[in-house]
Amino acid sequence: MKKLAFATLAGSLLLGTLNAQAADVDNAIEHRQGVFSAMKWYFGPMGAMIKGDMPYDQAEFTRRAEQLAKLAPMAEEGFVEGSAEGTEALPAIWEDMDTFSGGFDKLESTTAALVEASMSGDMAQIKPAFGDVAKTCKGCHDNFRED
Ligand code: ASC
Repeated sequence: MKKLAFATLAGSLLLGTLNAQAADVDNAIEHRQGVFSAMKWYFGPMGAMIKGDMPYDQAEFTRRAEQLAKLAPMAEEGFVEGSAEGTEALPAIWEDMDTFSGGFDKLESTTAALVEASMSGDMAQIKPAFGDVAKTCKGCHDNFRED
């Protein structure tokens, strides 16, 4: 009887640990998806301004670029081990973390460059800097996101 009680206790402790781990994974997924969603919020209208679908406003464009640059380093930590399932994240992320992480470095540098370019108010500088950010997003999606 004592043995059974012990096994039950051990079992429920293990379950408790597993549940806590599952909650950690869920929180990590929620975190990174929230960051990507915020990035889209700032990035989308910038594209519309460049395309002329929305009036270009230098201050507003710059504000959006700055918010994007702040968000750039935030998503990566949400890619915790075992958090691919049920998401579009491909296992390749965890098989090649160096390349994946390099993508986030590039996201930081291209968004910082976009902030600089946006301050010039010069479309000849803004357009290519915006393109570099978009290419960085796409580069990672091509390799590491299910489509
Ligand atoms: C977005 C969005 C993406 C990127 C990507 C850029 O607004 O939702 O996934 O930009 O399309 O290439």
